[in-house]
Amino acid sequence: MSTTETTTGTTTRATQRAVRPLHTGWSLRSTAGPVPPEIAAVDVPATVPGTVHTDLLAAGLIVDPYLDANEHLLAWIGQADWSYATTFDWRPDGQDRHELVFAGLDTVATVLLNGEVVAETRNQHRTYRVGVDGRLREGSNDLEVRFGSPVAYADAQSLALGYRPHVNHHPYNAIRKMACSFGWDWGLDTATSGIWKPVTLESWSSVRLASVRPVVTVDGSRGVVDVHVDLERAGASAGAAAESVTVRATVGDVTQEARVEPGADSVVVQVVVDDPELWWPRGHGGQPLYDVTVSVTGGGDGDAGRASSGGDGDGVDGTRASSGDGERAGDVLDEWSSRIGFRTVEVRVEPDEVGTSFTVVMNGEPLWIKGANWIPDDAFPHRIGRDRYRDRIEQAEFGNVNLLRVWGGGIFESDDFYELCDERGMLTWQDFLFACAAYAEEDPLRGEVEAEVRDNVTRLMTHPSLVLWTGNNENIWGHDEWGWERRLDGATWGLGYYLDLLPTLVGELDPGRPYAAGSPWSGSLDVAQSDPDHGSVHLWEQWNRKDYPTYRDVVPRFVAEFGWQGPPTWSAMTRAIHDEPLTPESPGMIVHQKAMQGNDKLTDGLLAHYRLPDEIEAWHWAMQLNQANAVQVALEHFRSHAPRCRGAVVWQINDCWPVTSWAAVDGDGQRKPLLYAMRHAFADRLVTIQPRDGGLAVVVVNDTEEALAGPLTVRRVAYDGRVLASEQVSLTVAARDTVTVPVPPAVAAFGAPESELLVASVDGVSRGLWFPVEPRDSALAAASLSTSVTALVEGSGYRVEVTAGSLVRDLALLVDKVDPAATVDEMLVTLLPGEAAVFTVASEVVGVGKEFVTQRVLRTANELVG
Ligand code: BMA
Repeated sequence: MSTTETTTGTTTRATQRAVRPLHTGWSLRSTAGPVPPEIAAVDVPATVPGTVHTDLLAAGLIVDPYLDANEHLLAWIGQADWSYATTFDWRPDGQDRHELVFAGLDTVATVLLNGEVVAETRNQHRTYRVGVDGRLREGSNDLEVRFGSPVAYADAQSLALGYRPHVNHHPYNAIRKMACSFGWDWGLDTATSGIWKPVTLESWSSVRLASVRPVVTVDGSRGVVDVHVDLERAGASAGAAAESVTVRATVGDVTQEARVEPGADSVVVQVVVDDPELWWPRGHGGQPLYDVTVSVTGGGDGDAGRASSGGDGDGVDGTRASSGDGERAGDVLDEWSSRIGFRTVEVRVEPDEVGTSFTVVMNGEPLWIKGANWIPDDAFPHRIGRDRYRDRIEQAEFGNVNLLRVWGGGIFESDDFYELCDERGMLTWQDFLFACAAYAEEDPLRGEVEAEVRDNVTRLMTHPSLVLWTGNNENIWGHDEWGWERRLDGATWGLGYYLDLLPTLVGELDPGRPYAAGSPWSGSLDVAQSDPDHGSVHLWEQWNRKDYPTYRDVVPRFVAEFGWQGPPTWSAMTRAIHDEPLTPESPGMIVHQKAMQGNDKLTDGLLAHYRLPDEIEAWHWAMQLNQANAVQVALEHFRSHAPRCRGAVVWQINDCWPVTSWAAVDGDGQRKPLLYAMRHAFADRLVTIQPRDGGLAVVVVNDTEEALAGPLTVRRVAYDGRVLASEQVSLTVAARDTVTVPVPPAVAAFGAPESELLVASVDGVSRGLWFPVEPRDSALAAASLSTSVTALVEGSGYRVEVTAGSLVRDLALLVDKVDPAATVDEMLVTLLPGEAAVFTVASEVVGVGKEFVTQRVLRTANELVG
């Protein structure tokens, strides 16, 4: 027997333990609730892992919830009860124990085996191991999982636990289920049910590795791995006549082992790797990963040479090498493997001359975090596979992002996500799953929280990319500043989780990994969570009310969230919404705009900068451009204040369906202009012009290992291209340093602000620009462009050259309008008269070159002025 099965947590090669997936033969039917009669009567083929919605969709029984105004038509699904059923064959295999293992049930589930209830579960975020000894039948077995309506359950629980404030329209805080499953200000309300992760039947004897936690430290030139192993014993191993077993841990090529005597069920094996290669985030070094293997063998001497998996079963009828009379020395009874990295990490939240720092330090090196917030990449998360994660992480890399924060209203992502982040040097930060709400601290919620945290901290603590756990998203801030206190009327609201339970569990299971009580986190309950001098902040007033130049009014220490809305790509928007006419307020568009007063904020946020177009494609471009401009202004400002400011995490990298939102990559996985703005503002080397001390200054940021030296030229240029003033200074910016150079007054003395700009350049770095007036108040004329397009090697794409006859701002090719699968390497380019830009379009569609330079594809800011 040598079943290979990937389970949550790690890759588990079953040896003595047999792991059998139960993913076939499932069907689904409704059992209660407001189900349309034509669906109520039907047995629907079901996919496991999966969800009710996607099964009904695959069967052609419902419309696609992502399209038009369909969301509302499907609200009944979350109000209904459902039953999944399958059968599987089983023959007695001589093993001591048999367990059904559900890696994830969403959410209000009752599990029946051969008609008998074997488990009741209420938590989407846990793994359930259900003992079924004596309940399996020789031959055919019936397995059923009944799901109760999550809407009804959450409603009932919110009364039972006591009302507590939350955002949006369902009490998601009364159930341990992905909060955004009930809708969010970018998410549709699905209220899913289903077996959303793998389900297996596991059979084992004697001893099982119940949990393995390699705690990694770097001590001078030694990499120390304390492998904490918990065992579960069964059969003879649990009895009086049991023999000892041997736990063997290998890291790289170093192996250590320990004997575990009968009666004991845990051990720590220390493995020391001399001079380990250090793991670094991208932009700072490489990502060496070390294989870790842990095995448990029968007998005390543990001679690996004699290890055998014993038997040649098919994974169903696993044969045991050892029988009930104790373990034979050397039999591998269970094995676990994963990968680790050696690095140290701290998040320094400490008093300093300004207030309280928020600095991520890896291997002793303070980092500047170029982050993006991550939400579930699909409203039906079982659909997110490794390739999807890889695409999205590559897009984050394209945006020069070095950290993804997994937001607390979503899920603990699958192992694929964190493994890819480990491989690519993408740092991660994981919120515990509490968002924008107060949470009861009493049972049953408390017990569920503890169990889910134990499961997921144990699963994720191997990952070197993971640098921070946080207690919640916005709940301490919400409690203190959003008027919750009165509504709570003395009820618990979650503080005990954030200050006590969660840090205690992290300390126990994953010691050494930083923990912050919340996001934002000022470092103390005595300091406002919104105080920009202290710790991390979420900056939302600019989007909500104040407009984006006011980002420059605050110099935060760390921004864990801020962002600006824009519509998805045109092709995603028009794939999902078929309104006639299509307008910002047409029926489908309104369903795909979830933010409170979202369209008003889009309009208010645009009008200070551009004119509001009266045609939908121009509106779409204007809002996408304004989104990109807003975030770029903010990021350049934050970076210019390094090291006082130590990072910015853009809200948000991705979407879970096609929707107008803060995302840089839309729900169809396509890059929005914002991603290019992030790429520019997060470049390793940045030249930016910023207001300083009543004047202007060029700030040069060098986030590389090498010093940057060379002349810095600052010019005042008229829109017609004439250089009106120019100065050159010599510049040296040390590695990982920032230098601020005041713009000489003569250069900054604008004669006609509406038709002049400043240009700051350093060889080899993108230039910094400063326009003293907003585009709509400027003399920016219609763009004069000449273009040429050449097809690249057959089927690979096009080279598009654009030459400007006048000042052209923020030139973009919205290539998805020609080919939804096309990408372009650059966007948001500003050209002075006479300058040219070359764009490379990747597209497999042949013969469409000319379409990339039509007016609806080739866009500029100029067209939004005047
Ligand atoms: C913050 C986030 C999310 C939300 C975003 C945009 O509150 O934590 O809850 O989607 O702002 O409003």
